[in-house]
Amino acid sequence: MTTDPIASALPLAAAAGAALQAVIFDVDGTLADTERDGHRRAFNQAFAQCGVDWHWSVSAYGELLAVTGGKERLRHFATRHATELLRRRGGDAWLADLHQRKNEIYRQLLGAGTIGLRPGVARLLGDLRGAGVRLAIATTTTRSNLDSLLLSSFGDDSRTLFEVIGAGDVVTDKKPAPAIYHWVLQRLRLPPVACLAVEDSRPGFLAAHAAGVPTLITINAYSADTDCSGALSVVSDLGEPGVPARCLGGQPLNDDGYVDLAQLRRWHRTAASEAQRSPTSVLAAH
Ligand code: XBP
Ligand code: MG
Repeated sequence: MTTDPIASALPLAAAAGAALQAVIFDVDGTLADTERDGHRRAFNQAFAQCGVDWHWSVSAYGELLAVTGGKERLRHFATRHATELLRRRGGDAWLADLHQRKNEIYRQLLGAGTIGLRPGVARLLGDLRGAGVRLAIATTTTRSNLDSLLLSSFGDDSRTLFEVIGAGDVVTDKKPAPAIYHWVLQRLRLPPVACLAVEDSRPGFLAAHAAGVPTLITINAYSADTDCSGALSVVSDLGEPGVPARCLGGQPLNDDGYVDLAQLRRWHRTAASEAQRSPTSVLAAH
């Protein structure tokens, strides 16, 4: 159940008919493939610099992604695999320093231009902004890491592109909890069904779905086997003209093979009319 007073004040039928007014983007894995060669590499370099003999392989990191939030992931790992080291080095305060070190390395990696936006992201954001659709972010990532990614990807535009940014510790319960979506929806002053979320992972999908926000999934290497049944659609990426994306589940993608505002509106409208016919589908979590 949402605690959002604006959303709960809306009669279900009216909410189900809401037109698309805002798109809420996840960050890591959705805007850019930041995990494998960004956060993971930065964690490993931080471990080496801090004299810790940990190394997170590509596959091990995939499993660790079930724990969202960099600090939380570190704590999860340390409390399971290195309790004695954790005690000797100073517990949570040491983990916070280690995470800080990792974030500095991550910022340098972004600054070096090694991590770009995923296909179709810049195009779709431009489309949405041009059409006056409101843009927001809901992420578990640390705000400074997000700011580095936005700056390296959008330059001066990065400060004004997204109207509402929910990141990191603004909520205590990180994804898959819906709290970050509730936080963003309250600031947008919109009911969940007037929005559409774009996510890449199961924790992200569960968070958006539990908040009642219809969700598009753009999978990546780490989320290829993810069960996202209940999503509007599941696509390989957002696609570009001439470089089509693949549709892997849910509502079909247009023949052009790329996601644009018209496609988002069609998916959103179909889900809304299904919700009107059967309020247990898209609004199940509302
Ligand atoms: C993905 C995450 C984050 C990043 C790193 O967030 O799980 O934990 O791996 O986080 P999302 P930090 O998909 O919601 O954008 O910046 O906290 O190290
Ligand atoms: Mg993600």
